[in-house]
Amino acid sequence: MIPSDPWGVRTPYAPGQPWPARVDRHTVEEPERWVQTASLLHSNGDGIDIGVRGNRIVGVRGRESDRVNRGRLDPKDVHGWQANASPDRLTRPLVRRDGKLVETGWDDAMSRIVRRSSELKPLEIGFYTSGQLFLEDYYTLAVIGKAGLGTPHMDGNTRLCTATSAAALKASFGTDGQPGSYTDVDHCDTIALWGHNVAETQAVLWMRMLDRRRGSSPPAMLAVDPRETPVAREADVHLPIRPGTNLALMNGLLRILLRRGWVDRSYITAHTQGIDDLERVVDAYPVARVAEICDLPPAGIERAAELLGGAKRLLSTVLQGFYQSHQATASAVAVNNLHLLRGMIGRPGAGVLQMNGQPTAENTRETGADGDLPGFRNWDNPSHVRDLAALWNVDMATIPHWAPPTHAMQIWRYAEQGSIRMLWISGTNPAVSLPDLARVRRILSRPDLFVVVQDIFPTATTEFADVVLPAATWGEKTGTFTNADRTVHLSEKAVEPPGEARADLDIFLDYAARMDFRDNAGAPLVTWHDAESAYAAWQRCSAGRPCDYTGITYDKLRGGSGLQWGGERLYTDGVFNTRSGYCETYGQELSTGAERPASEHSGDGRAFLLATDYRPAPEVPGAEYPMRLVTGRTVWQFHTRTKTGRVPELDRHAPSVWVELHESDAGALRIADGDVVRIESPRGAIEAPARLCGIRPGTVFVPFHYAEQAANELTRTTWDPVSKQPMFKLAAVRVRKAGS
Ligand SMILES: Nc1nc2c(c(=O)[nH]1)N[C@H]1C(S)=C(S)[C@@H](COP(=O)(O)OP(=O)(O)OC[C@H]3O[C@@H](n4cnc5c(=O)[nH]c(N)nc54)[C@H](O)[C@@H]3O)O[C@H]1N2
Ligand SMILES: Nc1nc2c(c(=O)[nH]1)N[C@H]1C(S)=C(S)[C@@H](COP(=O)(O)OP(=O)(O)OC[C@H]3O[C@@H](n4cnc5c(=O)[nH]c(N)nc54)[C@H](O)[C@@H]3O)O[C@H]1N2
Ligand SMILES: [Mo]
Repeated sequence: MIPSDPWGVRTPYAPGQPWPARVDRHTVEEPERWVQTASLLHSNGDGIDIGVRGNRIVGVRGRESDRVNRGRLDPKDVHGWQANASPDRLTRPLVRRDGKLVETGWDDAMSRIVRRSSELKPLEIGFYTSGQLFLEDYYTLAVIGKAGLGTPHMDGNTRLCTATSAAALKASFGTDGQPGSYTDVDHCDTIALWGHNVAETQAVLWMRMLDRRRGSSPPAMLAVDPRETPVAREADVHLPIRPGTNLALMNGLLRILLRRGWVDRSYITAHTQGIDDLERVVDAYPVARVAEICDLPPAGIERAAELLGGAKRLLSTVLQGFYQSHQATASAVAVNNLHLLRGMIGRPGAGVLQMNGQPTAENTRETGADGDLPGFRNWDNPSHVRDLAALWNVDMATIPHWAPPTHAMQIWRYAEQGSIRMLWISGTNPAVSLPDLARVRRILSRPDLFVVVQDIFPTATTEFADVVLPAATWGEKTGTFTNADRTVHLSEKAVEPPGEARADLDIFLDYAARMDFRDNAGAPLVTWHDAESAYAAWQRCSAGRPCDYTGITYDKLRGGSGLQWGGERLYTDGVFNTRSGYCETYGQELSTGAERPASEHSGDGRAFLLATDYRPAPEVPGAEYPMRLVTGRTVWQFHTRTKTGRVPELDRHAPSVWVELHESDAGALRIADGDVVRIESPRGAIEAPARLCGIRPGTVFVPFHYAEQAANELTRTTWDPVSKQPMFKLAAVRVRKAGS
């Protein structure tokens, strides 16, 4: 059962020791057998066994041998599986007839999609997928899009999630791919959490950090977050930063490190380029200026710099407080800079985790379902495109590479303008999760847009669909996925899906067969037929690239428990993936996102130190909308609640929306704890009961999980120029007591 404390009992340990095991288990009946998988409700990758009786899931237990969780489960791991058996699962395809969605057979549903695809040009077809399907699904979809249809219009909701992680890793190190490892928690002497509420969002990783904190020689901890999260309360130094000012803080911290000589000059010389520019940029950020921009006490900034500067083994984690905010890539890159300047990368305890959020976001990026070319290949490097053309035996010209891939925000814009006329949405619920929902609903209702939605439940998005495809999910299908520290897990099918629901892979394979995609020899383009053969195809595609899966077979994953690609840590030798022939990007200008041409690329195995100036956010409080809105998560709910909302053990802790306010603001607005308040932005309004708690004055927080009073009615359609990730944590709002 869930303890009232979601992190359970502590198992303290000392630096350099292995994290002790703690096996959590929750079963409602005695299982007849156990089937191996990992968690699909966050990016941590907790190893799990599913307990099965007959054709029913009856519980879960943590995998003791797993390198990620050593047996532990978080509340969503413990109870989330119950959603699979909800009575309202989609079990048959639906099509729109006379304005209404009605049940039909697979043949009818797929024929309609194929007919529409054949009527349209490739550039009129867009795909908006997920960070929650499996690697095999994404690779198949990527091949369909790039070599079958030849459309550049494919992206995942990973654009909303960890596009900045990818962009920051590419910018600094040459390619995507996490440098650090979770075992860095075991070795570090300092942990810095940059806009990451890990306690609620990767609860098992937090257990590991807490166990170090309760053991001997605990690591120091720094948290940067405008709210008093559980992380902020635990930290030795908490900087309650003004939202949208991360880059000013980072520039200021780097300046202190450089001025005090808390940097590793020999590492900088041997392994980086760009130090002169960086020093020039950050020199304009003395503490007093940063304190003013970020509204932080100067002493707090100094104290943070001392922690970072004194660390011998520094571990940083970065997530949505940086990625979904202003100047996202520049701020995330600044964390990479910090580690490069201090030579704190590629050795035990010294690591950067540019975190992922969704369980399989890493695979969306690796396989190219996010628009990139598979295997972290560079769209602007003809030899990378040629490799793929040879692998798939298609013309180079078929593979879109004349411009950067179309990012999700642009795909939605094209649909709004009418140039994309078919949008296939899989494993995501944009009618709740995209910014500015009034606009999203307008787009989805366009009569000239044919909308396909592939989901496991009826959602706010299926309401707009022309065709709804019922999918099988975790526990009902086989495949692999990779967590935030590059650990690959195999997830085996445990039970049959309900009704006629089909695995996402089978749906994509069926589409490819019906479209009759061929290679240059006239043979079928997609040669695989199930998860393991799809994986084998991906292994061939990944060979020789940073995310090389050739050594990680289903056989090795089966029975084992999680294998990392690239080894424990990347860049242990200080040689980065920046060489021109190998890198994934020739670079972008950090403040504008402008793509740099190959001719200007100077990558030679050294990492790039990149810096740019802080600029104010595109929307700041003013007379009409005087407060700042930030949005985010609670430990009990996952995203738009299609799963956790159906699990009473989770849902009852946070069944409906609320808004967090500082008591000084509440006092001024005559709002008492529990009063229903109205929150308005230039886009829309919602109502929610007030919770007076630890948050910066002038800032309000709304969890984005609730479709009925959705935070995204308020947020705005603006994105980071480099990663194109929307700014969910920046909107100006006004707040008053409802009905007043
Ligand atoms: N329980 C639960 N776990 C999840 C998920 C879930 O829905 N529920 N979703 C998963 C996914 S997909 C993701 S992406 C991750 C997200 O994981 P996190 O990034 O940890 O979660 P968020 O709550 O979105 O944002 C983190 C923090 O950013 C802070 N913040 C807001 N604005 C700023 C700012 O300007 N600067 C700084 N420094 N901080 C700011 C917020 O106060 C918030 O506490 O969680 C994953 N895990
Ligand atoms: N305001 C605000 N908005 C945000 C964020 C924020 O912090 N603030 N965070 C953003 C982030 S980081 C993320 S990741 C997104 C998440 O946003 P979404 O991806 O839209 O959220 P989910 O509820 O996870 O939607 C996943 C959908 O896939 C379905 N599904 C589950 N399993 C399967 C499967 O196996 N196959 C198929 N076909 N479907 C399946 C689920 O029922 C659900 O409808 O939200 C973003 N939006
Ligand atoms: Mo996410």
